[in-house]
Amino acid sequence: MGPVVRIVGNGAVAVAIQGLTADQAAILRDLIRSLDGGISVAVRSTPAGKDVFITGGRDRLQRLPEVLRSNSHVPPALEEKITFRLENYLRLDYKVSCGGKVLDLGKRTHLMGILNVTPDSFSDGGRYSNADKALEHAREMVVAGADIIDIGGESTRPGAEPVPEAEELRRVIPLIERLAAELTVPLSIDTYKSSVAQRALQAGASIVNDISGLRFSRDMAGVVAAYGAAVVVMHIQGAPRSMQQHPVYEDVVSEVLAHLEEGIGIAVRAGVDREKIVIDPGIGFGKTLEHNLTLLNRLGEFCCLGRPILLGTSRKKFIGTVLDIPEPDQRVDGTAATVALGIEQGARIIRVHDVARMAQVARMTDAILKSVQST
Ligand code: HH2
Repeated sequence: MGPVVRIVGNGAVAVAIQGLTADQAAILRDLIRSLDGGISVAVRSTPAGKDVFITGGRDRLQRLPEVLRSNSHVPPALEEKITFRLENYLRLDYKVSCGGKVLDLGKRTHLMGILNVTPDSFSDGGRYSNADKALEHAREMVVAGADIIDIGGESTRPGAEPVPEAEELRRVIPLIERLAAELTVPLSIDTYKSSVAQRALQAGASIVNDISGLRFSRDMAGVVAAYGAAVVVMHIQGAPRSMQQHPVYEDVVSEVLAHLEEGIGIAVRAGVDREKIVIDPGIGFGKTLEHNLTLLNRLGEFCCLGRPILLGTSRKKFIGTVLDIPEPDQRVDGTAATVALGIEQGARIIRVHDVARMAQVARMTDAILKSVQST
């Protein structure tokens, strides 16, 4: 099977180079317009500067860095920035190793099955608090196609109160030990507490899924590095208890992008292998309906960071708002739409409750994307 690539119709790829100065954007725009067709360019103003959108066939975009290098009007710093972003966009081969296994994310979309051992999660709270039930559900998700099991002992739904560390440990550690002994898929610990992450890694988890993007616990990045774990760096504005009260952005995509870029920097400086970092725009974490829809509409722009994207939309409230469905477990079809479009825009891991249903959505979407690429 060939790799999945983000296609914008007819085999073209869309690339966004964000945060340029007006001069830089003008140089790039004029240069691209002077080329003999095959590439189109558009410039948009944001509070952080100018964003330049370049759309064209892969072959044409691959040759663009050379064109930039040979043009004396393009300053070296600009050429470097564009080349770095272009290479990231055109990158297909994401392999993330964790727990002795390799997740080949370039080959197909991977599924992260959600296992909440909490009494109060927004969708499945209380269902898997019993260890035997949790184990059974994890087994079912693996049979249904889960590539990773994500274990959470604290709900981070809007308004949730923090859970004391001892209680979170009591909920997750014995379960991780049992899962690690039985399952062959990598286990991820959904926590922002470095102490919980450390104990979970010792118990057999190999991925840390931190909704705070390594911000809430100062030594989280160090723990991830010390255990050679993979890490999901997610964007959040504020903290779960109050994040939905009044989320504000001047430009949600640029700000989430900058936050994730900074999070990657925190991880790398602490010694985390860049190839083990996954990024996540944090759908529903300090975002209005419009913010969530914009992030999904422009998800592909996050490909410029050169790290695989994880998308967590499963059964979330914004889907209920659009479809007028108050019950989270009735939002599966709405979730399917976000998963298909998310994959089309470059999501490589989807974090879901309904693994069997979303595995079909992912396989079908992958098949369509690959067929375009091989013609
Ligand atoms: N969403 C939730 C929890 N953890 N982690 C990542 N990386 N991305 C997400 O979008 C994400 C996440 C919230 O969903 P859920 O776990 O189903 O609910 P709760 O927080 O109420 O347990």
